[in-house]
Parts: sequence; structure tokens; C-alpha cells
Amino acid sequence: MAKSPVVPRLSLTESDPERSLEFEFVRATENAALNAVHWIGRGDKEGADAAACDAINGTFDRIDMRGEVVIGEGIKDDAPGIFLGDMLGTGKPGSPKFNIALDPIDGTTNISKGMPNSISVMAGVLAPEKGAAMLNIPTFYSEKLAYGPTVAEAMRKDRRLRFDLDTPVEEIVRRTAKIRGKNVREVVVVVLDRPRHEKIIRSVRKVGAALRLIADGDVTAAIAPSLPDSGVDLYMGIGGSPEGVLTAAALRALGGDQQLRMWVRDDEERARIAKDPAAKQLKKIFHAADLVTGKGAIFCATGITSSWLLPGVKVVGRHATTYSILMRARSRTIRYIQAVHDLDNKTIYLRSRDRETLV
Ligand code: VTB
Repeated sequence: MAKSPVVPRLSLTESDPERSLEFEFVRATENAALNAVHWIGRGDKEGADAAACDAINGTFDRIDMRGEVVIGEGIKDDAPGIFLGDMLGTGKPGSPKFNIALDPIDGTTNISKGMPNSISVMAGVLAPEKGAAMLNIPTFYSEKLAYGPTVAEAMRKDRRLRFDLDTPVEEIVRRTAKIRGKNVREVVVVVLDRPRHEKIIRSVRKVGAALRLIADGDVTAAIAPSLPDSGVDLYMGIGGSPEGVLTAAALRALGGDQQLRMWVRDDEERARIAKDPAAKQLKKIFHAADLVTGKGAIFCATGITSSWLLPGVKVVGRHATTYSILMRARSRTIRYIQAVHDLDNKTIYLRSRDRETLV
């Protein structure tokens, strides 16, 4: 019989901030998505990003929380952004403390071109909780290899089936096919379409698996193998490090895994991180549970344009529908939240205007 988990008991008067505030995270990514919709196809990545950030900042400006951004954006993209060390929430003394990782938009280029696969995404861990942290990876990029719960479980049980970032791609595909009970040609592998992935792409084709190249946005791609209906088996390649940590928060709830290893892009970066304690871990292969530690983690995302993870915002007449996913690692509850917003009444509190603003 499965061992029953030890669940900390809360008295009726005690509140669980993770549980009550998780819905505010969704409201923030919903608002970011709604505020970014006008930027779809307009060729302005920064405009879209600024709109999403404005909505997220504004949403939290009305919430009693002390949220510290431990993984932000902006460094990678040189974009307007919500940065490391920024605070979200009113900061009211005594209010719940959270460490937050976010990407107001993963896939800004996709939005600017009106292409699929863009989301607004956030993760949070309760700051005072023992052992709970999200690792801030100092390199801009990391090597990643993500797979779903069946593959993770099979590798745990049978060492002959194990693979890691150093296993040849052909072998990774063959072992995944075996575990999934598929033919190799049915194994779907997602890779970012970049010259740096030439070797991976060649190997996936050579072994005969089904390759799906994407333009941008590897959070959804790395989560996809852990979604039962995505049809994706593996995600591999070099992508943004912060995106890797956000992915890990989702995988902690979904049960899949991701291996991640820092990837130094040039000598300048090597010199910059030399003094960082993390430089000692350049060779380490991190798993999802090393990137987002502790028992609890909130992950939420709202689709802006459609992806494996979520449909994009749909605007029909005076209504907009948003699709979000909200999950908590502690309970492993996965919520899909479809919200219909009446555009004659829906307002977002934007920080830039310091007031409620019609969408
Ligand atoms: C990666 C990926 C992101 O940009 O960072 C990619 O993780 C950047 O790759 O999801 P390049 O620098 O080669 O463009 C995204 O696709 C979007 O931010």
C-alpha cells in the first residue's frame, strides 16, 4: 500500500497563504495575458512585455503580500521587465512572504509576430518555509532534457533504462520509445530551432523520431511531455536558464522531470560567473527537485497565443476568454481555469496609471 504522506495539520484559525494566494497568481497572469493581447502581431516585443509587466505589478499592488522576485526577466532579453530583487505586493508588515520566479511573457517574439506559443508564467514558494527555494542559475542558458512521469518513474525503477544529458540523443529516443511502448518513429521530440541545435536535430532525424521545431518559448515545450494529452515525449536543447527553473516548478506538481546543466555561452560569461559559488556546479546535472526545493511550490500560467499547454486568449465580441493552469506541488492539484471576461466591465489595475483601467 502506498505510504500516506505526512500532512501538516492547520487549525481552523490558521490560514495557509499558499492556498489562499495562489488564485491571486492566476489573476496576475490572466491580467498580463489580457493586457498583452493588443500587442499580438504588432512587431513590438518590448511593448508586449511592458504591458504584461504593468498588469502583473498592478495586480500585486492591491494584494497584501511580501513577494520578492528571485528569478526575474530582463537580463536575457534586455527588455522592460520585472527584475531580480523587485518586490510584488503591498509589502504590508506581517503579510505572507513569497519568493517569486516569473516570466511575464515567455515567447515575446512569438507574440510580436502573431505566432503561437506564448504564455504569461509565474511560480512562487513561501519564503519562510524551511528548505524551500528556487535556484537562481547564473548562466544565461542551460542544457535541458525534459520527460514525463512515466519516463521518470521507469528510470527510477530500472537503471538500464536511465539516460541523462550526456547520453547520445539516439539512445535517449530509443529508451524513451521502449518505456512509452512506442515505435521510435512515434516518439515526438521538441527542440528550439537554433543553429546551436544542429547536432541534436540531425540525431533526432537520423534515429527516425518525430521532430517538432519551435521558434521560441521552451517553458510550454518542456512541460508538454508531462501533460497526458500533449503528444510530446521529450524536450531537449539549450534554452534560457530562468525558463528552466519555472518549468521545474510545474514539473514538481505534474510528476515529470527535467535535467538541467548550466551552459556557458562565451568567455565573458565564464569570467563573470567565475566568482559565483554556482561556478563550482557547472558540471552538475540538476533535476526539477534540485531547482525548486521544498515541499510547496505554486505554478501558474495563462495562454496568450495557443500552445501545448494552453489555448490563447480568445476575444469574441465584447468577451474575452482566458485559459490558465494553476498547480501546487504540495497537493499536486492541477486546475485548469477558464475565465470569461466581460470587456465592458473588466478592469485591470495598472501600475503605470495607478488606477483600474478597462482592458
Ligand atoms: C530560450 C527559451 C525561451 O528564448 O531562452 C530562447 O528558453 C532564447 O534562445 O523560451 P535564443 O537566445 O537563441 O533566441 C525563448 O524561446 C523565449 O524567451
